[in-house]
Amino acid sequence: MTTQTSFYKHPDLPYSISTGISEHGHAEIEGYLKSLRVQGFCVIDGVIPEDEVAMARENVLSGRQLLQKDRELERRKRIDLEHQANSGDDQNDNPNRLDNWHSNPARPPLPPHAEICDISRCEVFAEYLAAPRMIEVARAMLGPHIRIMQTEVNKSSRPARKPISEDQLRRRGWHSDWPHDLTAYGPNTDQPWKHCGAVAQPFPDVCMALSTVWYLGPEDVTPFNGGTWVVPGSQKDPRNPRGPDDGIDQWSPIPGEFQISAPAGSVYIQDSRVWHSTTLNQSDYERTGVVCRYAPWWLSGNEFANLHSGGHTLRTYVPQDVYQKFSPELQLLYRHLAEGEMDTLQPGSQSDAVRAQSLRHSEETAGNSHLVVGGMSIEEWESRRSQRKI
Ligand SMILES: O=C(O)CCC(=O)C(=O)O
Ligand SMILES: [Fe+2]
Repeated sequence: MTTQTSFYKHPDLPYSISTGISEHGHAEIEGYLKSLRVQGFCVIDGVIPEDEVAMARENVLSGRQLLQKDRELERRKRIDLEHQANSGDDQNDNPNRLDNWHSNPARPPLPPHAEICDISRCEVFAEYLAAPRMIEVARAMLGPHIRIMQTEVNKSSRPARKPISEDQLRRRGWHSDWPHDLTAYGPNTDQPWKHCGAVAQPFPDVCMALSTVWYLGPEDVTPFNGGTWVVPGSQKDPRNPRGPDDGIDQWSPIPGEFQISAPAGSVYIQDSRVWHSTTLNQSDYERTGVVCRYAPWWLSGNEFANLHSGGHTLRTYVPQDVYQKFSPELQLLYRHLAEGEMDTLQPGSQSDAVRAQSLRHSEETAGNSHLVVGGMSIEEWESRRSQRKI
């Protein structure tokens, strides 16, 4: 251990205090949903079983290397294409290439202008993204048809190279995530394409996306080695740390802030609106991390989602041969990005639509004299619906 100034004199903190959420079955899922709705976040422990975490981590680490090679090949192809189009000119491949798209505005772009999606070379890890508890929680929050809009396999918190000062430990980087990241990942007037979209303030009181941080070890996550900072309940506040008129210092601690602890293999899930921040890692080990953002079908994803912090493209794609090897559940999450695939509405949305259609064609009418408009809470509606579905 390097000598460092630390608020935490005991780096072997227990990784987790009990959340009070019961394990297994309906009660467990209800616990996560309640936490997401009230606090804005939850942690699902052990989505990757303890004895499989190392394999998933190795897969992500080697996948990162493969992706670098893929991207270099894509880059060369783009340069070749530009050479063909403008023979003789000096060609390069900086992101300004996208400035010229107004002359050929086909969107979304195809490879090699689209970049390979990070998930394409991390196929062992990828399967956990469709773990039953993850899908159940995401569908309950966002609706039956969910998709993964952003995949960033390079979200590790790395050990500091130099001793960390108290000032550094006090520094935060509060933000909410796409589509509620008000910086929209960096637009400017010279490069108008460089804008991934941001919901206007005040944010509607709707959960539009779930950000997930996958903690892949090797150590359990604690405040000492990169446990994500979060402000519970902040999804309901009309202000935002990056709100230009909100007077919040995005770099300073916020009363009520809280740091996540969780065993390796767990997933931190939050409503994209929740204020959160990365944390310095005071340990000697990389806190290997992957970030994925789940969103419903209606969120504009293929045009305004993929300019994530890892990439410089308006679209990513999953090669067909990779997609074919995905499990059916994982395919549903990435079909919108798969080469040559059409994304149709998923079975849950289809069956609800069939039920709605059957009402439209029904000859029976019961009348509406029982109806008091505005007289039912969402909780009552949900409880009645679950009784009718049994
Ligand atoms: O790595 C973390 O703990 C948080 C990452 C994060 O906030 C992000 O990728 O948007
Ligand atoms: Fe974030």
